[in-house]
Amino acid sequence: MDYRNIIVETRDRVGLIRFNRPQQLNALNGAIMEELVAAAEDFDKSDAIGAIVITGDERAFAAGADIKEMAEASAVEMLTADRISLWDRLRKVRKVIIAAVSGFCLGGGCELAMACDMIVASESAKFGQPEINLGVIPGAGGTQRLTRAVGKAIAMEVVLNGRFLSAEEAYRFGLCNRVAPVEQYLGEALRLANEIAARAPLAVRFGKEAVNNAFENFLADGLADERRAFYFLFSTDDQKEGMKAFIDKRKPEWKGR
Ligand code: DAK
Repeated sequence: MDYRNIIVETRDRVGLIRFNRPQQLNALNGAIMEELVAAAEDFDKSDAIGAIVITGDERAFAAGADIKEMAEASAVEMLTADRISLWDRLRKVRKVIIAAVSGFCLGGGCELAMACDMIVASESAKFGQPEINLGVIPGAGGTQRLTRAVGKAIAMEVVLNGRFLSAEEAYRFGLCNRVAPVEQYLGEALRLANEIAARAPLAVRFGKEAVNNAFENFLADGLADERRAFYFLFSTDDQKEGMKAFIDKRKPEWKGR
């Protein structure tokens, strides 16, 4: 695919996707979402890549879906455009995705960051779901993922009153993993991604799936899935190697088998 709205790079074993619509604060139009999902799926298929980082620029991760693109749409047009299927494809990416967030992370931008597996924020990050100011509510998971991350009280203020959360608040409320100075947040996200990329690939894959299941299943189903994945990993070379390396007091060599 010929990318016009994103920049795609590789940093060691990490696939890096940068939004590139700085004049529009990386507003997520249809084209940028198509490119993002295609690039993430390509990285997901590549053996050379162990984790993915999605980022914007210092001023904005993304200021939301492109309001100009959807302002005149009817309900039926919004429904039949089926843009949400792109988000569903992103959800199916098996490798770990880290959002490296600086500046505005609003609306669909915040929903996208929350759809990633982890968030590394810069000190200037501002998280919010300001759809209420447009006469709508979040439509790509914001009411659900935000509430699960920060709890009902804060989610109500963010969704109903357009409250922005600072990076420090987002960290305190459990929305992001860590906060770094603006000059360092991307490096920090890449470092974390490379650390995960160096781990046993199948264990990382099942670990991601199992944690995500905690948000989607009843507890009993999640526990059963987790146990099945745990038992399955005992059929892999990496489990044998990992445990043997521990006993031998050496570093394991992962094969992804
Ligand atoms: N869409 C389009 N353009 C945007 C934009 C957006 N979300 N956000 C900013 N821009 C553009 C501005 O129009 C401006 O363009 P020009 O006027 O220069 O041509 C440029 O970016 C710079 O913005 P400002 O001049 O406004 O910059 P300021 O620093 O003064 O303000 C701001 C920054 C982030 C506070 C402000 O731009 C702002 O309030 N932006 C809108 C934030 C917002 O309301 N976001 C939520 C949008 S609704 C779904 C998928 C996704 C969604 C829903 C459903 N499905 C698949 C079902 C998501 C919906 C949303 O995100």
